[in-house]
Amino acid sequence: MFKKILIANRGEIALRIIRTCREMGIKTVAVYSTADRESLHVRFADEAVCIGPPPSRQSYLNIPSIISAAEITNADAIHPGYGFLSENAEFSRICAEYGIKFIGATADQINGMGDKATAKATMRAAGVPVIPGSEGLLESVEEGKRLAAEIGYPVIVKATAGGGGRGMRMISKEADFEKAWDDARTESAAAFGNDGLYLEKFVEEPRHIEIQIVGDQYGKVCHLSERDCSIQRRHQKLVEETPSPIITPELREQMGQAAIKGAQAIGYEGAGTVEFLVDKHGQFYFMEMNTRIQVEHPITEEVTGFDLIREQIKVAAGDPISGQNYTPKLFAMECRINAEDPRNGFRPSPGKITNLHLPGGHGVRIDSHVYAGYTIPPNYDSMIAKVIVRGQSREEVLTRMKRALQEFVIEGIKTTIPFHIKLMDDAGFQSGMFTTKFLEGFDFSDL
Ligand code: MV4
Repeated sequence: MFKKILIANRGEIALRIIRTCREMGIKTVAVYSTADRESLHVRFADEAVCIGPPPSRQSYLNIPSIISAAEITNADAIHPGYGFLSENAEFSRICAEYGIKFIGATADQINGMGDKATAKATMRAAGVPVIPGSEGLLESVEEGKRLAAEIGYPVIVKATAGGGGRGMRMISKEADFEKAWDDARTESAAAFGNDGLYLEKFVEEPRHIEIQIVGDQYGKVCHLSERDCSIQRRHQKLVEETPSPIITPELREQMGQAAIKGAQAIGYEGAGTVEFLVDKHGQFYFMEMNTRIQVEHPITEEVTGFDLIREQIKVAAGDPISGQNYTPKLFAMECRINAEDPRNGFRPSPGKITNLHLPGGHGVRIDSHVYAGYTIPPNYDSMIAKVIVRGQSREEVLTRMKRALQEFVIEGIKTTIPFHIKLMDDAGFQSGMFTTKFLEGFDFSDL
């Protein structure tokens, strides 16, 4: 087992990782930017190394600084958390070169899944259902039009280097094809330095459902059921829940087996997520694979009882997994509390937290790095807490979530709490019958 892990991250996930390391008897090294001197991850870790000024590029994305910090502290592994360097192939490769275990995917796996057209081809070859469309990249706008006519409109063109909805255009008729094609190419070239596009049938009003998997070094992969992440705004998830209200036991097993096949096809080791779109007929299609721990991992922990960070560390150290799939009997939901003003287009609201009271009680878990008197720096992600609740039914979870949100006191900054409270009372949300478009029709003005 590792003796010392460097955590190449900040905020709640850095704390989350430190807590598990402490329980496992593993020493921890925090790294921090000068904006994070007063952060809890710095105080909770056994050692802390300053790695640069506030901008992420010069600190949490600064590979030489982080590798140096690992070397001088003698860390034998690095946990990258989510975001930052968690899916950076170069960083994974450099860690391997320096003999530091990267708790995440190999450079080849990251590259293979990071290029979406390649990822899709890999999954299709493994027998995972994919959305009908081009085989690989489109060679020309003419080829795109020909294929679109064949598949039938609406279609969507997507950047192969994309993610988070950038470099993506929905096209409803042939007359709009060229402009959409040009826009998507320009956007993806500017955003990713890669203008490769592929084409798919557009799936209308889908749900975003992802399967949590864990693989070990011996080729065994198991799934820990799904998370429904359909409540998103501008490709930012706000609420996640498990089980999904629309997934039957049969569909769960089919999607779970598909996710396992896909992961085994790339020899995946560690915790990962296979994302699917599910259409209104219950057909599911591979969308992307995330080779990291995700923000919403706690809801899976709450219904399965597993500590996913512990599982990541154990498989990285070479322990075998039991290989049992999991069918949850409990229900869990997570609300992401962001320092943003939901009444004003979710505008960031950094600043000092003057007063704070966190919710608690039966079935409530808070993952957060904030405290009364803490100043949220403007340089990073605006997520400041995750309210995670579990219960015996979806109804119980909704009631408990509303109760927990109402207990939450936070002063000095604006947060997404009022939005979440209104959502818990929304009949459409309560019904469970919503799609990824749900928040497009939501009234944020009367929060
Ligand atoms: C789609 C789609 C409909 N049809 N692909 C959005 C982010 C990127 N990962 C893929 N996305 C989508 N791909 C086809 N063929 C609709 C979306 C989409 C979406 C997907 C999941 C959750 C929220 C979304 C919001 C808008 C569009």
